[in-house]
Amino acid sequence: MAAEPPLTPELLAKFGPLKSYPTGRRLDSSLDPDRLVKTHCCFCGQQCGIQLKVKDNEVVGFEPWEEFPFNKGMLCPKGVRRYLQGSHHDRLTSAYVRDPSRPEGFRAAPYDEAIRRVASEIARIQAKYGNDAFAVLGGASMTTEKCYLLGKFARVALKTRHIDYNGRLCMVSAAAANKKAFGIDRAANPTSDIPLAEVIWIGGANVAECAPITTSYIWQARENGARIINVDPRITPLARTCDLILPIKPGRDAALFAGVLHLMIENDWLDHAFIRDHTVGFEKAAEAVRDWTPRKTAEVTGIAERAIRQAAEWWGTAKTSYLMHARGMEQHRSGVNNCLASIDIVLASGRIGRPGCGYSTITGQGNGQGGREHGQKCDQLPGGRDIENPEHRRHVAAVWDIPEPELPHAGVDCYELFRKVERGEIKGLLSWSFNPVVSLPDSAFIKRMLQKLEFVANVDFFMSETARFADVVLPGSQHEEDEGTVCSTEGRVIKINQAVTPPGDAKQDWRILQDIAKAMGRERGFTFASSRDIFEELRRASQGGVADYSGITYEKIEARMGVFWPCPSTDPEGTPVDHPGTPRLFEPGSWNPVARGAGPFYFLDGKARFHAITYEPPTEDTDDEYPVILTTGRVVSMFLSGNQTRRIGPLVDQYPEPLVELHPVLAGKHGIADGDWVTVESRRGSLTVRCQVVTTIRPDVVFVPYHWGGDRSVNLVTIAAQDPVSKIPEYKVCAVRLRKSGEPEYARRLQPNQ
Ligand SMILES: Nc1nc2c(c(=O)[nH]1)N[C@H]1C(S)=C(S)[C@@H](COP(=O)(O)OP(=O)(O)OC[C@H]3O[C@@H](n4cnc5c(=O)[nH]c(N)nc54)[C@H](O)[C@@H]3O)O[C@H]1N2
Ligand SMILES: Nc1nc2c(c(=O)[nH]1)N[C@H]1C(S)=C(S)[C@@H](COP(=O)(O)OP(=O)(O)OC[C@H]3O[C@@H](n4cnc5c(=O)[nH]c(N)nc54)[C@H](O)[C@@H]3O)O[C@H]1N2
Ligand code: SF4
Ligand SMILES: [Mo]
Repeated sequence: MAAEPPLTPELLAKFGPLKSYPTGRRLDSSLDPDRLVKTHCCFCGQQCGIQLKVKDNEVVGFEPWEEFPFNKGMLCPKGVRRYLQGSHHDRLTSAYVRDPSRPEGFRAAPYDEAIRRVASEIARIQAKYGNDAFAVLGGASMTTEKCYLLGKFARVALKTRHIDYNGRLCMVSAAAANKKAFGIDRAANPTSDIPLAEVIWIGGANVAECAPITTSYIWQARENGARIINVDPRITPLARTCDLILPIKPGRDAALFAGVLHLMIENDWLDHAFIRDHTVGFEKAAEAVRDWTPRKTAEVTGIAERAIRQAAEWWGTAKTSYLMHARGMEQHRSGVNNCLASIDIVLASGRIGRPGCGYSTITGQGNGQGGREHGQKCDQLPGGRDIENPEHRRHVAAVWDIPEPELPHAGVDCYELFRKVERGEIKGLLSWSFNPVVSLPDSAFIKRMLQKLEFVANVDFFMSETARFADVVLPGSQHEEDEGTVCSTEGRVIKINQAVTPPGDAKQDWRILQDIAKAMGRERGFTFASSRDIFEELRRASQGGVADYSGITYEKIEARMGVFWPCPSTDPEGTPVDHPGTPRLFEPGSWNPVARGAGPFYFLDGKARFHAITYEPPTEDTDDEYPVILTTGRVVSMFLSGNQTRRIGPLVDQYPEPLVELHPVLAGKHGIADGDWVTVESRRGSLTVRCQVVTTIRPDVVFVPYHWGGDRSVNLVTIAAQDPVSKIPEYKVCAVRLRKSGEPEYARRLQPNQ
């Protein structure tokens, strides 16, 4: 049983991030690098090209990479500081094994001993309780090669059905909706289509802070005269430059789209030929929005009726358009329905599959797209294949050289895994590139479950809040210490290049996986000599699937600065071809392996699907006891659970601690002034943080960013409700109450970057 080691000064001194942090001392433009390595930023799904300056096996700075087509040298505040995490003094350079006799809770252990311990605990737990009693969690910050190998490792080496990943918290609502409506889960368009659009609809995306480079594409559209509509309970930095702001009450986007579709039908702003030739289900979708008059829509969404009419008119009458959304629409119990409702207004307009006519979700993690295509998801096999489809199972089992019946069936989502721990069905966990203690909702429950497990192993390059619960911590590799591929938000498969070698005992993640397999005597299928070898197998495993990578090679990626999947290796007749990749999906007349010429969408009949959506309110609505809506998200300088960015000095200085944003009217009601300490309390828990009084948020909503652990984690407060289809948690809405508070005890104890 792994209790969390108390936060002793020794633990903090050893593993940070409470230590002093690098402040940029290495950024020395006069330093002559040994070489420049063209690669990509390790943070978000934009995957900007960057050149790392390397001296003496150390990343010491960066240069812009101006030729890379997506960002053309531009970087956001995280991108320009990312080099500071290399050679960081908090870096794990050896394995650690739990040792309660030590004040820091761990002792450094020889790597081989730690590997043997992990292998023997897996074997012990599986022998005693069955294969499914051991679970694996993966992460989409890793390269596609690592994600692929982790999925294979769980299913082939451990023979467990229980693997899932942190993308479950991220983009699965959009992925599920895209599959239901289009039969494929990828941005429909390259980003270069954005500037060609006349109207742009941005739903629940803080583009300027979370997809900063996309801002420049939207501004190019604006320069070309486009109208920009922004739907968000907050007036985000980008929204301040938009033409129409729809300040929606959280959890109501499906209602807004119903109102828009209603007006499109009423005014005949429809593309009848497209609806007839390329879609099914319009009648039912139309029927479902019959009652959604502008008045009803305004009542439910909290948006003024005339603003709804204006948005519908602009959207309805545009010749070209682009609709994009992110987690603000997706992290809800009705996340999939919100996305499907947005797709309904795209299909009704017929504006998809052409230049300047686009739709996409903005992906989140560095490899948010690639990380879910090749088998870390509990129900998916490489190539976007379905683990319950007999034909798909046979293909992958053949590539993995195992009998198909040995391939486990679908497991459960990553939150349900912890509920299985509570029920005693799961006894051991290997958590890789994931920090669930900070990032999962209702985190008090997650900590209790980690303590209940018989054995926990964690692989990371910094000691995370989750690693503190582990029995064994293995030192994994950073982005710049390995090569491999990732898939960016546009669907562009790109190449990460190695700049330095891992320090000390740290190892490339895929080598650690293979070492565990070997120590378990199950190395068959885990003897790759390089990432390139893993990629070659992945190409075969994905061949013929929807996410077909078989025509992609490392060389082709380098030569073309990325290749958009699907990229098959043969033409429809089976003749080998040098396929250029597919930047824009659903072009008229395009061929795909599902429709086989019947139409551009990935269903047998080649047609897209409308969905009749019934609006459902959030799981926890406000009431007299908890009268305020809490929504959560991000700030520009911090990344996800903060385990990386809370160690990078200039990023910490930019936003040192979580603040609760609230409107002056709400502040006034509670006697709160800017800078006061405020306690935000829900039925699950509470947190006390300083407040920022702003006029850019609805007066019935408060916002807290989630990049901190311990007492400053907003996930102590959030609700563990989930979408029934995608299983994404409802991070974006729960009910809370507020009170002015004094300085909390933790604030006296902590340095700013914990
Ligand atoms: N700086 C930074 N950038 C990042 C990340 C990071 O941690 N930091 N993380 C990356 C990852 S993994 C992800 S998933 C993306 C996330 O990117 P985004 O989804 O853009 O970011 P969030 O802050 O989670 O939420 C976006 C907006 O949703 C709004 N919102 C809340 N509720 C609703 C609602 O019901 N409807 C609508 N329409 N809007 C609502 C919030 O006010 C917020 O402005 O960012 C990626 N980029
Ligand atoms: N309240 C609230 N909670 C949220 C969200 C929200 O909007 N609100 N958003 C959710 C979303 S969209 C996401 S994506 C999740 C993210 O949640 P997490 O995935 O838990 O967050 P990360 O900080 O990315 O944690 C990944 C860990 O992996 C490590 N790591 C990174 N790259 C590698 C690698 O290549 N190898 C190894 N071995 N380790 C690596 C990092 O150091 C870090 O400790 O959080 C979710 N949680
Ligand atoms: S936008 Fe994303 S990928 Fe680009 S520099 Fe910023 S964090 Fe890195
Ligand atoms: Mo995410």
